[in-house]
Amino acid sequence: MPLEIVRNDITKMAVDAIVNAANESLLGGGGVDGCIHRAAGPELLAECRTLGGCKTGDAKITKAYRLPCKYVIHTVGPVWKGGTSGERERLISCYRTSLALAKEHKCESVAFPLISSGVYGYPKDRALRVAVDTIGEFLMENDMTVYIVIFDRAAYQISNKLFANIAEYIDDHYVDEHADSRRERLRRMNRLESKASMVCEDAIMAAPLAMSMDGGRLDDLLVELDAGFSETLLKLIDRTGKKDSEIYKKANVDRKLFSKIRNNPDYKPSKTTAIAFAIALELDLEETRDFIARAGFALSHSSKFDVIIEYFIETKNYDIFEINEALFAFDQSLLGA
Ligand code: AR6
Repeated sequence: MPLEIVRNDITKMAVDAIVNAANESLLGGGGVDGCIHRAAGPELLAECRTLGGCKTGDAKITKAYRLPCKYVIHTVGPVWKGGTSGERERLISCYRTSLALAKEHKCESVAFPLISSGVYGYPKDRALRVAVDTIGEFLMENDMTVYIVIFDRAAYQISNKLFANIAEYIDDHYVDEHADSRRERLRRMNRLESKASMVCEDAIMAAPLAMSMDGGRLDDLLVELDAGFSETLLKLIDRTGKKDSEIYKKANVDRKLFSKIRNNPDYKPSKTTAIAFAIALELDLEETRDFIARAGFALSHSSKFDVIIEYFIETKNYDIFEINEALFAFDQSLLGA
């Protein structure tokens, strides 16, 4: 998965580079900076002394010494002063310059803490948005696996409004085994009624379909119905007129996995990958159901994950990174592969 949000201590991440939220002196401090220096050992500070500091928004790279990664990229986030002193631009610059350095050093995987969101006071939901957007933008042009590492639950916040909207949607639509709200019973009754009327309509529809069997149209129909996930995906990408790479990147899927899917007509994706492509293709709810059914999956109101996906599709928000932020906030699996 090119962009992943994980809960961990960044010093434990076995990636090519971890990013440190440092200060302009680069001589260590508290927070994640303190953790990184403690885990790396005194040689890290010795190398940092040779760097001559670092400007806010900029980044410098060192070796990682006793850490399980190869490099530490030290960046200096802005101190939050209310949001009108260019904080956002400088935070964006931290992510961009760190990613550029990682690329220059041929890193294939990089882990970021939520820069500026601790001692420097940047509001956590906004800091997360900047991280997700800036990394997401970079990944549209580059192949790399990037982790946003969340240290503790309290450090992670999506915007209150989004959280409240999703929570309300879940409340309205999620049916757990024990709750059988009146609203849900009514909804199920309506569904049964509309099914009953569909049976009548089906009977009417059956006549022309039967006739078409002689004309050979049914074969075509069956081919369409039998088209597997891989074939359907490729057709749907063609329908958008976009490049394959644009779609798999929007799906938070890496190139290797996409070529596996493309080259194997019987490929069976995981549910999170299947839905990731539905999102990248901007399918509506009905199309999504049909599409993921080709990989053997369904959306149900007894799964919180499914209800959250439904919320985003219904509100036509197809930003996979924002969806993943929300899924993470609700402790669900993330989209992509
Ligand atoms: N792994 C991952 N994330 C962590 C860890 C960890 N081990 N420890 C803390 N965080 P902060 P800043 C999270 O304060 O706001 C230092 O003194 C933490 O929960 O480390 O950019 C520097 O020397 C928070 O979400 O960095 C500077 O003076 C995020 O890391 C100043 O703090 C960033 O919090 C920089 O402040």
